[in-house]
Amino acid sequence: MKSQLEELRRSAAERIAAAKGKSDLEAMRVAYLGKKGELTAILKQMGKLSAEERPVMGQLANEARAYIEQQITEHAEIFKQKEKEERLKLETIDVTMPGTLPRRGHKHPLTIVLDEVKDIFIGMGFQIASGPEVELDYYNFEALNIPEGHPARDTQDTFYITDKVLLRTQTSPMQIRYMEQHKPPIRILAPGRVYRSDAADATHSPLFHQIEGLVVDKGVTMGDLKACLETLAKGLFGEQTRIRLRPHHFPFTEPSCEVDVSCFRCGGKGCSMCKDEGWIEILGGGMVHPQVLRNGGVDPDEYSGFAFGIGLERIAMFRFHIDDLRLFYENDMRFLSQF
Ligand code: 2NM
Repeated sequence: MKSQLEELRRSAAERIAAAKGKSDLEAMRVAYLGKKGELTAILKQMGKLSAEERPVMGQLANEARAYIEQQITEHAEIFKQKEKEERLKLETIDVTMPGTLPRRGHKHPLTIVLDEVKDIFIGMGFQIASGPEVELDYYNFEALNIPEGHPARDTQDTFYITDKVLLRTQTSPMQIRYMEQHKPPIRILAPGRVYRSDAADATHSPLFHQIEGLVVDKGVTMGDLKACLETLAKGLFGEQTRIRLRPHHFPFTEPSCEVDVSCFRCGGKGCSMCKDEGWIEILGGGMVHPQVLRNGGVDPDEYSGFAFGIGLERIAMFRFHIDDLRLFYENDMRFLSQF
């Protein structure tokens, strides 16, 4: 029995040393020390031993068990260490490797100019207002003093959805909606998409963007409009910029004007940009027609107001020297990535 135990220790040590992984070790624990294992089999023969031999063999058997257990534990530790080393090797990061830069998005040129215009007006205490693009005929035309038969109502220009519903052709319907819901003083900027049934070319698009402004308070004058638009022009085109107002006609303002800025290319001397005029037209405006104020629920005997409208595309084309409006909508990265 003693030699059996010695042989067991030897063969166990050998096989444990040759184990290839943790599962091998576990199999050996079962094979040697388990209920049906080899050591247990040997111990079952203890009954045949004499009373003197039994404790000696018991001692040897315990030592064999302890020895095998220790061998298994030692090797398990080695495997654990190896696993850890391999994991660390896999997780190694070379911080000196060049990174892969994520491609950064950027603003669309129209958004760049829109944000600039918004910032300028927010600086003067304006709120930004927005409303529906699918609009009632009433707000788009009727309330804005555009009577039936007016050229702006011609179906050539307007996308009608039903008799009474259309795609807004300007953002001013928003201004009526705002007046209906807010008492003066009112200072709002209404930017947004507008629609006209035009064929697309270098200067026309069936969808474009307008920014309209409205100020209503006691004692508001044309002088306030002029100062406001001068602030816009200087903010957009530089401090040296001057503006001039020319008489014009809009159904919703009286008096009305068109506004030119001194040419930001030649400073007013005349060049190809301003077609030798020295001035470039950028927007229209005027004093809100008393009937339009009334339509918005504002008493024209108590309050007066000015309003103006800017074409966003037109401004962006000047700012970035773009000669074809369609470039804004084609999503050609060769164009967009220049901004
Ligand atoms: C323009 C020119 C002149 C305008 C008028 C209004 C409203 F609703 F207050 F009457 N909003 N915008 C206006 C006036 C727009 O665009 C060239």
